[in-house]
Amino acid sequence: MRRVITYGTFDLLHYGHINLLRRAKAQGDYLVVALSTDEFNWNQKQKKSYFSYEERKAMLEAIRYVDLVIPEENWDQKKTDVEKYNIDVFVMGDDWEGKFDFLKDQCEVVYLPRTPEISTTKIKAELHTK
Ligand code: C2G
Repeated sequence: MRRVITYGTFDLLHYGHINLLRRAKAQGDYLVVALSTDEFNWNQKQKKSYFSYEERKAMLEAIRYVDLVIPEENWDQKKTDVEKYNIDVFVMGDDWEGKFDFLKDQCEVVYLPRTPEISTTKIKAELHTK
């Protein structure tokens, strides 16, 4: 069983996120998603998600590619997560290219191309103008 992990806020869930989750799952057989908590988003990412952690978690758990959702509470939990969940492959969008190469001594590290034309920022901006 090849176990995959990925991290994110996944707020205003959109098809770019789904594209990432589908390709992340295709890297193995079991996908863990570490979902940024509301506190982590606000304190460390300076972003306030529209949907709460529980709402975002429920949406992710409804996606066929996702097997387990765990909280992402800080930037530094990745090494322990990889150990704790016996992860074989760490996956992130390529906007993070190179940022997590320190995990390469524990697991494979794969950066996947982002879906270019969609972002939460773009959605919010376009909704604001309607
Ligand atoms: N993504 C994508 N295409 C988009 C938008 C997002 O492939 N159009 C990917 C991102 O590259 C990321 C994942 O979807 O791999 C989740 O995106 P965000 O929720 O924006 O994640 P981020 O805020 O970058 O948090 O510790 C890592 C952080 O938690 C990552």
